[in-house]
Amino acid sequence: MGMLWIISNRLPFSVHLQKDTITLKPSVGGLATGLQSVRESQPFQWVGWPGIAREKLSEKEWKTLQEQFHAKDAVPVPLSQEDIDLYYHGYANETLWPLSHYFLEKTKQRPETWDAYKAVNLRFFEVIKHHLQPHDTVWVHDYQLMLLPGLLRDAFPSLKIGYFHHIPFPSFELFRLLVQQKALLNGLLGADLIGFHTYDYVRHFMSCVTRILQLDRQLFTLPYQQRRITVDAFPMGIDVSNFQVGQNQIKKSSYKIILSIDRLDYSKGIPERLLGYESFLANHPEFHGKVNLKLIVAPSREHMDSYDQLKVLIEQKVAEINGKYGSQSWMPIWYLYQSFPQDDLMPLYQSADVMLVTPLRDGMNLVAKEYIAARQDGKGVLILSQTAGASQELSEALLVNPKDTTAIGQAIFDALTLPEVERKRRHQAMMKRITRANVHYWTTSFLHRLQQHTHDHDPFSNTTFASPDTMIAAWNKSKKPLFIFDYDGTLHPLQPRPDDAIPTPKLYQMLDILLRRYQASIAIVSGRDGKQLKSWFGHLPLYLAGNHGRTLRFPDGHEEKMGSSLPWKKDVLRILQQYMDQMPGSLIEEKAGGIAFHYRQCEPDMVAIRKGDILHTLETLKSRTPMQIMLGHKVIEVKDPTIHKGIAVEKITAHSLPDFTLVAGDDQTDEAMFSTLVDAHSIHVGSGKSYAKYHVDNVEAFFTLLNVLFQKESANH
Ligand code: GDG
Repeated sequence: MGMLWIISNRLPFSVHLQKDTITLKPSVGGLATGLQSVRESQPFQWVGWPGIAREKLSEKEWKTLQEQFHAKDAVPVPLSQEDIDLYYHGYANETLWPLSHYFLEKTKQRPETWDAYKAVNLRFFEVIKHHLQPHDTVWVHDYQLMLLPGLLRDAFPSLKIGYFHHIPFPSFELFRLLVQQKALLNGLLGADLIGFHTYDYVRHFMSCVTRILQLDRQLFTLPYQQRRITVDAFPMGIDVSNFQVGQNQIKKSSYKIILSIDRLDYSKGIPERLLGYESFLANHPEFHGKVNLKLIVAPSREHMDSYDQLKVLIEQKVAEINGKYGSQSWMPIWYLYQSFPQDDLMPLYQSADVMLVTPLRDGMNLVAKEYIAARQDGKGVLILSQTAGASQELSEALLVNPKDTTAIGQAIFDALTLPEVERKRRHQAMMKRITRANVHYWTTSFLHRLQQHTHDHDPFSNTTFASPDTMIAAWNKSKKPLFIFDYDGTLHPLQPRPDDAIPTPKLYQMLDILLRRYQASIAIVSGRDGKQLKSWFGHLPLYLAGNHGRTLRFPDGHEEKMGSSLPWKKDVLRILQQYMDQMPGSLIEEKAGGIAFHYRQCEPDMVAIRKGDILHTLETLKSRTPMQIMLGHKVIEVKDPTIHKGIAVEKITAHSLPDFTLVAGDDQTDEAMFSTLVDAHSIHVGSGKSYAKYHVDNVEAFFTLLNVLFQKESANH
């Protein structure tokens, strides 16, 4: 394996500029700690912004900085103050951050910040591309760089790309409000492996790609542009051993300590937490003079309006509570607006009887896990918000709705009065979990999954990847080739409405090459109506099998009809009509040989519920009258059971007597062709199990394959 590249908005170092000297100090973060455990087996380089605006450094200083970073296996990305203002404070923190934390009213969508976001993602790409080798591995981090996987994929098809999203992925209802929803999703889909903290975020992401990009998911896999992308939950852990030092130095306090530590952020629910504490004080005067809330707020994103306003609000509320409940000898809240190095958090964690972590939304929240690790005696109690990702692993905490201030007050009381045995029982269970799922486990399991990823393997397919090599010898020898194509999903990408799938100039050109250059016979065998096929291809000497072979037009123009009358048609139509009324987005296509019920445009969860019901109703009818029910791509077809594509291709091959047959299709209905033409070069377009021998991923890939065959000299030579 080649080099591993970690790419994040910030490099894990702070730059100190004093007169002529530049010094770099490592800043400890979860990711940097986790990576220590892989460094020996896997060398890596880190790419990111060094934390200082480019214009603050002369050309010479920038060069020195680059060299110093180079010595630490890091590559700095130059960003100007304007880049930072528009990309970081702008699109990342004024659009993506509030939306992802469900603060719609704070979400701004400004074209200039989006332009900067695109430009900076491109800048990261430009910096890294000079260092990359095709078989390297790249791990991109977080919402500031959602476009980067796509940029990397376009330039380096064989690169292994992982992406981890550290914040919540919002539900479809919110994500769909982003003007750039498609670009962001397509950007992420450049990755091979996309990780989130929880299954809820995986579910939200999957629901966005299935609805917005109309991709078909298979469990945790997405087939996309000839690749398969894995999406899964990797809950981030901490380095537990880092938090288990200095236990003996805890100063005993005469108060019961309630601790709260956050970055200044509206997502952290600090005002609500203060109201919760106030509710506790109001309801429990017996605790006055006996408790103390240590409220530590680390400065963050200063000079952004909403953050400045929040700071004022917190200060007012702290003053109000201290003024109302405090006395000359007791202050209910100690408030500190400053950040501490992580080592200094330790004694705070260790002396806290209650840890109050009540964010309104939080991707994970490592502070909650750090408290559990630090409070080794098991006597502390964690109060944790249900809407923090960490709550899914730390279910023994006292879980609260962070908006319910009365419940927060009650939980504080419960925590302070919880018997020691119960505190220890809960602590032990959580400790066990965070020790096992620590940050080293997180890093290695993500990287291991990424390394396992291969670019040409479809875990759901029993077919092999169709390469021209598999058929080139037979094709080169052939004098009478026959090409049999399904239409929708094979010669034309599937469209939301069947009427929109009009043949492209590229398709006509391909047919022309086959007919003229190679004098090939061509058959289009489709579920579409024969009339429709004739309107598109009637001017060409092709076999046109409509309605799965109910009608067959030969190249010389003569036609044959097969099949019987459809006694069930009226009943099926009536049933499907009822479902159509209940399923917005569905439509019924009436054909000579049957009825198709399309649901491509329907809400996927609704389809999951209704589909079984529709099939059951149709099956009941089928027990009384001969009909065939087939499942296609987002379509249920009811048709004459005596007609299928297998019969059509038998007729066609018997008529054209080919010495080389290539047959391609994407749908369930095409399986009859594959199983009938056992000696043909059969190609399944798409993913999943098939009777075909080979597969390609999509229509584009199928055309690429045909183009390689077209390198053969013309049949006239
Ligand atoms: C994101 C997501 C997700 C050090 N000094 C202070 C302080 N630290 C350390 C803590 C902890 C870390 O910073 C804060 O971790 P969080 O998990 O709370 O969140 P963020 O860094 O804001 O950001 C979050 C995380 O990524 C990891 O994926 O869990 O949901 O938003 O290690 O020891 N923290 C605070 N004040 C200090 O003075 N608050």
